[in-house]
Amino acid sequence: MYVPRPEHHFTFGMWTYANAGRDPFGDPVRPLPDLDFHCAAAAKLAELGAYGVNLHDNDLVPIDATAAERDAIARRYAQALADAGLCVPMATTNLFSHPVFKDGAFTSPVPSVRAYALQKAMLGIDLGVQLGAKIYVFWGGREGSEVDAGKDPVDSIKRYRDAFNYLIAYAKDQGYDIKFALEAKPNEPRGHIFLPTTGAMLGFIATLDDPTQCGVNPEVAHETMAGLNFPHAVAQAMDAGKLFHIDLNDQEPGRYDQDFRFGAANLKSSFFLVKLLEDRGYAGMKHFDAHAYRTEDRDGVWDFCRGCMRTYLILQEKVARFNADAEIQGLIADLLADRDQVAGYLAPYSGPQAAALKAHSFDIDALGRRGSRLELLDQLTVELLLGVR
Ligand code: GCO
Ligand code: MN
Ligand code: MN
Repeated sequence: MYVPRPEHHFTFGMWTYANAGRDPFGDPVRPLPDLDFHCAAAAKLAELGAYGVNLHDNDLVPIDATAAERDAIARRYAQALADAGLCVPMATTNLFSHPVFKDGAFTSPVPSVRAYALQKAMLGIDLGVQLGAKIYVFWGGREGSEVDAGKDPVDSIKRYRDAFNYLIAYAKDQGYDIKFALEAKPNEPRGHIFLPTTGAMLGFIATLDDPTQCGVNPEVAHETMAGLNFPHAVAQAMDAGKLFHIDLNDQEPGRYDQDFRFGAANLKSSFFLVKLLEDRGYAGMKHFDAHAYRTEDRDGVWDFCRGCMRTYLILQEKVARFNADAEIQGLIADLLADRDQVAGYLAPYSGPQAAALKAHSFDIDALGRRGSRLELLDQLTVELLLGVR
């Protein structure tokens, strides 16, 4: 039981298993990765049961590589993936590490930086497509500000929109079978990042020239940093038909971006997330965008990868138990029951029905006194998660 297999569609960012554990106060604690390591890691991830690896352009190809070097690296890595039986379902552009992006990429006030960002993104999309990616993620880590003195927020959002309209047109023009997924984050590395939540991204996507090409890539840690309920953000994306990808990890609220192993911090919220994804038939990749603790060596990193997938599968089994638990389902059915037979009033609007509803008399005091039994339902959920149910 709980053995990850390729059909579970678990994927890892190249930057996650290869994360060397550098932080703002400390040097790397694990070796910096090279191409040999990534080729060997593909075999290791396949052995652990993963489905694929996702990457930024510069996780694989140095930023100053020539076109010939880039093709040679991509060919060698594609062969290592094929030998391991893994694929690259998602790719993305690093628009945040190089100093050129210190005040943004697509939203930089400097026209040459914006043009360079478009060039880099087009080349990144080409590389992603070459490796087979069907989703292209955009996380605008530097698209924000510390002060608004030098960067008008309305102009910035217009520039952001222009960039996505341009890149969607580019991908179509090339005939690429790839869709975009925008990833929100409230802060870090910028003091304030534009479009800081998944909800903000969804509103922005509707303003693009062709919104059909663009969805979201919500991340557990990012909504949690903002103090928001992650399953609710995911639900809104699902409702809009925009959950194109997801970044799974964990995070304590009110902290720096921790990127913990999936389920490491908030088990109950992780459970309701898995429940949402499984009950609603999410068919996309389950991507872990997390890091091993800085205390770990490279063996500890494989424990971390195994742990992410295993916790997901354990929670998936808990979801099945929850859905099959007669007492739990009975409590939920009671909550939903139409005890006062008012369903007719809740049908889509019609004049006569609205007139009848306006004339209806409700016993709101009795309704207000009615208990919901959520204490019991929540306790049963906790007991189920603790393994005594
Ligand atoms: C972060 C982000 C990134 C992105 C990645 C892919 O907080 O650093 O989550 O890990 O997901 O750049 O776009
Ligand atoms: Mn993150
Ligand atoms: Mn992420």
